[in-house]
Amino acid sequence: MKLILASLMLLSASAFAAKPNIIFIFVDNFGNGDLGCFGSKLHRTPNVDRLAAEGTKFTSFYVASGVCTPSRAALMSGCYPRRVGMHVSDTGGAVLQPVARKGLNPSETTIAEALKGAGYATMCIGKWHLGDQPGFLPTKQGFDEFFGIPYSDDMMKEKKPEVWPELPLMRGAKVVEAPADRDHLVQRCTEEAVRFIEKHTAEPFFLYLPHTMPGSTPHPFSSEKFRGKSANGDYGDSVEELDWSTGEIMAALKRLKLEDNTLIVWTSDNGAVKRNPPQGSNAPYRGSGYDTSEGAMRMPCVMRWPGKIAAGAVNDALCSTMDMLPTFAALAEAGLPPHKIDGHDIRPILFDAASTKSPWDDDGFFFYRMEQLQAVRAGDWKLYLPLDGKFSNLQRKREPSKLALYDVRHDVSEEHEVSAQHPDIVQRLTALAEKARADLGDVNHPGSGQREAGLVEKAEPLLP
Ligand SMILES: [Ca+2]
Repeated sequence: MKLILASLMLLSASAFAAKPNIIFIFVDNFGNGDLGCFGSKLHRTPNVDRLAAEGTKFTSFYVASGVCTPSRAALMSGCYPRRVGMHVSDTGGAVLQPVARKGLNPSETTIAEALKGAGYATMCIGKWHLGDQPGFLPTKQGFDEFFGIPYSDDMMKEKKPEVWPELPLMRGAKVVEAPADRDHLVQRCTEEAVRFIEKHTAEPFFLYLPHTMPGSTPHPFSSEKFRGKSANGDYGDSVEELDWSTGEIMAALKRLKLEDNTLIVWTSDNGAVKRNPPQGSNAPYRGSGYDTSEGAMRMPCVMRWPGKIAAGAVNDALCSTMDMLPTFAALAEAGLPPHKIDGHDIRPILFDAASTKSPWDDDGFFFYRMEQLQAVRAGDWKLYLPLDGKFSNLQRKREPSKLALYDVRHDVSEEHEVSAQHPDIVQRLTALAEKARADLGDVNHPGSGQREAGLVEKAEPLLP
């Protein structure tokens, strides 16, 4: 009996050893062209550049929305924001504000819940932005621990003093500091991340590190060591501090001999936004954060897993943050959510640097801005749908736009509009868009596959 028990324990120990640690680093409002390894001549990012040299750069990697809350909802749930009701806020905005009645529905399965079920230790460090009510916090969505802020760091009391509290810094479900010291958020989140890694060397872990910077408006914050040191003002200072943070995590993995068994994914929640003066760069893509342009939704992405993911490679297969849940679940031998998800298990893409074939090529990848379907990509092609200017049913308006087709694989800056030359491709992508409208919906048109977000009767501010 003892022998059986001992061999069972050995078996489970070796099964654990086979499961990779997963670290997902998610920076905020950060442009494709802001990293040295993606072409920046302005920022010093030696650590992320080394991560890319030791791993693969993904150059057709998309978030599911050009703005924070829906982008994060899609990552966590593996679903389009519209499917899980997170495409608009409870007050009709693009993102959740403090004291929001809405949150990602606890009935959705998050990455953290999937991995926790497979024996992973889980922690969220940084900016959550999927609901600030007790039932919607990270610790109710599969994370053992949370350290950070519940929404954007620029949502401060002075903007709405009668409703919003001081910016809360939280540990678990408790506010431990208000207002949070924004200068040192990246530094403190990095220290927490290293501490978490050190604590879980003997079991598989999932570290979700959605950094608070450089998202902040009107300007990003950084600690003394980086302030005023870059060639690109406070934005560049923040980029360089985020690079330092990545280096600290890489050093901890090396020191603890966890490098070979850890998958690191490094990306952004949406492209750099317009600033005055301009600072972030989405080059070579057009457009900026918050809309459905390539600049807003096609992200710099680096993945490193020594011996598993090719070193120094570039992979242009179409993939998405929605793929993380099913892919991580497969790596962790975890079960999938019981309900429909949109992401795909992209292990074949991760493990084959030459692969440009993607499951999204057949299904289509859909670009929604709040309620509205605005574009679809499949394979090399992105079709911008003709829009009449009725942006949404929330009285928002935009300029009417015409149908346009680009080969976004070979013409990444979208210089050549080619719809007239390729009527067959326009027809195919239009048909995919119709399928999306039926399933996920469009302005004033619910989709048959949508689910409800979480909603509370009355929201309360988070106070110390
Ligand atoms: Ca963002």
